Amino acid sequence: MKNSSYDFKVIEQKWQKFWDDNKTWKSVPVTGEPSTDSAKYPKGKFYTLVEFPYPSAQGLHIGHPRPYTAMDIVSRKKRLEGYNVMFPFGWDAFGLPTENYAIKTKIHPAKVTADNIASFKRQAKSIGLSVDWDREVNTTDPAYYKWTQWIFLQMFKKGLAYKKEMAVNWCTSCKVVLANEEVVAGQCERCHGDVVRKVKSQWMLKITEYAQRLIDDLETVDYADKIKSSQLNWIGRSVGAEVDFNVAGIGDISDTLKIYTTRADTLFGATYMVIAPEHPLVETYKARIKNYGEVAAYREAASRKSDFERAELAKDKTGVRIDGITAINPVNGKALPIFVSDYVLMTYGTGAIMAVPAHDTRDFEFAKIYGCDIIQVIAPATKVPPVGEWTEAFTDVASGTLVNSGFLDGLSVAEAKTAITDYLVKEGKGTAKVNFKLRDWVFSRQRYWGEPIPMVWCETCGWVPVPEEELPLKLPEVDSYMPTDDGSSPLSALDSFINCKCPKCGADAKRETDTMPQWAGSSWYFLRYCDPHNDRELISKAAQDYYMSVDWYNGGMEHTTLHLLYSRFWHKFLYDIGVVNTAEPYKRRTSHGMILGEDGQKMSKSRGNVISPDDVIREHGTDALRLYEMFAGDFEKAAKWSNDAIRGCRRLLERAWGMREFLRDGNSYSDELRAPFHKTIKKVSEDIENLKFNTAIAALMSLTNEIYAKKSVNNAEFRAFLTLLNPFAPHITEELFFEVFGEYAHKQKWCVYDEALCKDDVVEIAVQICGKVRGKLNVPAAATAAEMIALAKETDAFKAVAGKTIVKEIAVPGKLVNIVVR
Ligand code: ANZ
Ligand code: ZN
Ligand code: ZN
Repeated sequence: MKNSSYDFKVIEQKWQKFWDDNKTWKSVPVTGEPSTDSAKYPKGKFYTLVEFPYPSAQGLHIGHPRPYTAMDIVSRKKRLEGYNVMFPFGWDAFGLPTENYAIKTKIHPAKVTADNIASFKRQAKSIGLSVDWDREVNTTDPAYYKWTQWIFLQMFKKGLAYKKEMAVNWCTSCKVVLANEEVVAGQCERCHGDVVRKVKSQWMLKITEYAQRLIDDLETVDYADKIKSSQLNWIGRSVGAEVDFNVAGIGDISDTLKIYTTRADTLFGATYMVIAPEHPLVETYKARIKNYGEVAAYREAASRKSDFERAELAKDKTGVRIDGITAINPVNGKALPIFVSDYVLMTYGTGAIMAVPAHDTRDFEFAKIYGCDIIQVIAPATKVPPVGEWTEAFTDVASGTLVNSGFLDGLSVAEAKTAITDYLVKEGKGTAKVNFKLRDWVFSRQRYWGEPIPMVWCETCGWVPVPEEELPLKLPEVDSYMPTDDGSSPLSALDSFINCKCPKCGADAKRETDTMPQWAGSSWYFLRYCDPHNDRELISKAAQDYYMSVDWYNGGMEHTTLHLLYSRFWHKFLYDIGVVNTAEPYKRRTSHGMILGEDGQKMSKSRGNVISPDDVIREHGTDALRLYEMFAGDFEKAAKWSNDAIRGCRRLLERAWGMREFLRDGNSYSDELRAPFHKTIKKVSEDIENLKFNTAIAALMSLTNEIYAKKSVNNAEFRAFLTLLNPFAPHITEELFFEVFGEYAHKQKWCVYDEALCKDDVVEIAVQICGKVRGKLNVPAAATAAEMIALAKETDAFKAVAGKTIVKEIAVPGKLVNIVVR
């Protein structure tokens, strides 16, 4: 054994089998009685979570191992520190790619999914993850989606799920309704097909009811800043006012036009009004609008565009002035023209605005095209040309004071906002108002491979929930997975599924044929891991009390808006109905960067730069792959794959293997290596907590260099070295530990360090008072005389004489400080 070479193939297979056979990573208990562990695990539990993958037919790509290895390193370190670690894994397996594959091949999606899971699982195991596979969940398993459906029913019962006719985003190629967030640049996020507007009746979830709490509770969690801000931006809270403008025209009109503004201070600068194409005002005054035909044609054209096309793609602003009615500015009685334009959206605020071209960019562009007045009401601190010569709106709110604004003149923007709002409230013309960008969640999909929405339509009773005892409502077998041409789910072609009795009155009724979006199953999976086999409840109280919240959740930046928001929303709902007792699911959330191809581009088949983890493992071994994935660069940033650099990681392993050549006796660190060990332990311990895996590995590499330079390592040092390396390279360290010491690396204790020994080049000096040694002191070797004296004055030796007069201060670098007092 001693002279054998590093045969990673044999070692890695051996230990993976050992861990599997012994269920080494089992976190106990699965269900109930956590109290029994408190003796064994005085530090309690630690729940590490990775985003469970979608088991695609392509298998694991080289990007997957990065977050998995990272959380595996954390899990392994926490175990060595004495925690009862739960590190589970599972499959987010409903979704379109599998369904599209089934349509093509006519193989049942369940079969496709099972095959894909099998190969994904083999690959995930080949990375040596310390996962408790007894907790595996699969969102397409009826025993799992029973509870996804159950949560939906609870939401329905609480009035949070409702059906609504609405214009939705329709992918012309997937033939499916997309959520706003699945539309990127006017195209389908998945297939890049064109997205058009279509009116459909959809199940909606009232996430907007939780908007404020989703903001407030971010205070209570530890999320990376960029993750917090992506949540905040998506929710998009804005503070402003609603203002009522009277509508005027021929004959008597008693209506008001309500607008939303965040800049009520600019009310004197409003020169026209804009309503969204869908705004009801047009129909109300149909008879009085002289150019109704023109207005109607514009509305018709707008209705075919998505919000995105209107807001982002349109190059020039378009609109039609409504001839026949005007709006009266409540603050000065001026009559303002009203336009219909698609730059105002019906889905935000009140669907109507007051336009202030001098100070709003969009209004400025529009006013230039349509020749509207521009009135300046904010004066910048520096002198500017007359407003007629402006090439853009003045939008700075931090500087500038109000002008041309009657009683607001001279105030700052902030002061004017308060003053005008108070005025409007007093006059009964407006109110303060908070708005959110967040919309309710479109929850229906007209596809096959998703959780059936467990609702029944009865002509008499309306929408009736499927009784809970009948859950799971299973997906029936169908002949074709193709959505129907009118865009209904393939389930709608299946009479045996649709026709049923109303659970309430017993009359003939019809089932909902829509299914849930892929986001559903991933909105609560972390709960199921705590108690995966429970068939009576979604999660037991005991398991929930013990394991929740998730201590550390790492996932992709692309999931820090929606998945994070949706799962926080569901969790808060479950909290409200008493299923869980934490208001937030995840204590800490971090994110990782992608692994790019050697050419620095995103890996893709078409670029031919794809690297397969299977190939790398075959050539260099799992431990080398793991090390390299973590060494490739800052974990939070994208990193380029490099076939050369992986050799450097492999070399570290070979040198670890070779260290036994100069292994000696010794139960404590040798004098030469004491400081390097303490420093490395500190560095590796802290770096793992801070996601700095690359510098942790670099520290282990330099420690290896020092050991090789001395050509000596004793037992105590080798044990510590292997323990530190174990989370990163678990196979080789198990092998060496077992062969050399007859113990398991995974059963060791994480190494401790002495802070004092970690200081860079510290020297011990004597502290003398009047020439007599009164104490010792550690100072940096490079400290100046003044620094040494200052540090000496902090010691107890000096404090004992602190009241006396200092006669003389002497500092001898590296030796002593002498303070003479009288
Ligand atoms: C007058 C004004 C003057 C505005 C000014 C801005 C600057 P946020 O911050 O995103 O909430 N707005 C209101 N409802 C709208 C709608 N349905 N579609 C398009 N735009 C709408 O933006 C609020 C501002 O966006 C509002 O404040 C309104 O323009 C516009 F110097 O009112 B503002
Ligand atoms: Zn598509
Ligand atoms: Zn009924």
